[in-house]
Amino acid sequence: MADEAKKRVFSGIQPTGKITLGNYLGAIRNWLPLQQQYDCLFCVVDLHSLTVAQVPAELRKNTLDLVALYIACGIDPAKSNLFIQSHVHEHTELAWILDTVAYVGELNRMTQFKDKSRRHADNINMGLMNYPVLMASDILLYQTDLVPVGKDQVQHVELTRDLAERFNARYSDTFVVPQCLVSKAGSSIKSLQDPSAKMSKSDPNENAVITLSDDADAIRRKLRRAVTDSDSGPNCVRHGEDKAAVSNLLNIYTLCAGVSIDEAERKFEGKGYGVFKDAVADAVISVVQPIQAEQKRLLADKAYLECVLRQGAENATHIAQKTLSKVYRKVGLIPKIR
Ligand code: ATP
Ligand code: LTN
Repeated sequence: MADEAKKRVFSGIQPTGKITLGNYLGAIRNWLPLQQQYDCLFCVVDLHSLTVAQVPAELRKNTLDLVALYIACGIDPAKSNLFIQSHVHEHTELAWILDTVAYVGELNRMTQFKDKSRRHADNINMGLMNYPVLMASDILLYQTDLVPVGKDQVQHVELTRDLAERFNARYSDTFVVPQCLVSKAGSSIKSLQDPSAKMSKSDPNENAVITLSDDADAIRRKLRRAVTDSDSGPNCVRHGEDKAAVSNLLNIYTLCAGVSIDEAERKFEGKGYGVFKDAVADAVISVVQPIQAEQKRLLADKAYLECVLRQGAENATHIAQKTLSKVYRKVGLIPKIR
């Protein structure tokens, strides 16, 4: 599978709960076309999820659910490398080395760290602060060229680039300096209840979030309750900076129905929010339902999932070992005597 001439892509999602429509439209969906062109690694980043309190049995379930979901969404294990982060121990080993070139000051300034510290004030653990270094390790371990993520992760990819450049300058050329790939559409799907906040797995308000495991009724109910804007004239369904909530729904609609914003605005000219929201619900349901059916089928086939994960970890380890031994040599560690 690994083709040296192809550029390499790496991305991952934490198994921290139910995967949202934001994760799908902002991340997974954009990974799919990359499989045709690049050497792709898609990872379930279970170690990252430990930075906020998890129930062990739930974490195990969420991890397998996410593996099956990746495949159900269209990640093809025959084309891409799909694996679980903790199955390749080189991730944490490289993170330690990168820790020695990362500055406390820069980690302290990360938006997500500040945000999560506020939300989990009783558990501001070292892992939470170190999170971006482990993410840099995920990326740099595979000499990644491109990192497809949603907008909220751009700052972490920039830090990854800084760490790679700093390491390369200090110890000579070692890492590929990766680039961030943020799709125009879908990179920032907003909460259905507050269009200034991103739709997030960990939002305690379930009406704010559509998950990929919601049934049709739940999807329709949440969309009907979604906030809109105060105007309700004949052209109320339109995209615009003054219409954050409706613009978000239009984004979701266009991505799920496969039409442009212009086409959607024309379609709903003269129609009210009720008709529009029902159409958004129909479009979302038509995307989500086949994924759910396929995920269910895959979860019943444990032998297949184990085979994918075994092969995935094996392929990933092969690349990871190469990078890690190069790094150990560059920093002056004596290779293990065999
Ligand atoms: P948490 O709430 O636990 O922090 P999350 O919903 O932010 O989780 P992550 O696992 O952190 O999800 O993100 C996985 C991927 O999904 C990343 O590439 C991230 O940029 C993308 N993503 C997350 N939320 C959105 C969103 N609302 N819109 C677009 N992309 C998103
Ligand atoms: N921090 C990311 C998840 C993540 C990731 C990565 C994404 C961990 N390691 C490497 C891309 C590349 C997030 O989405 N919260």
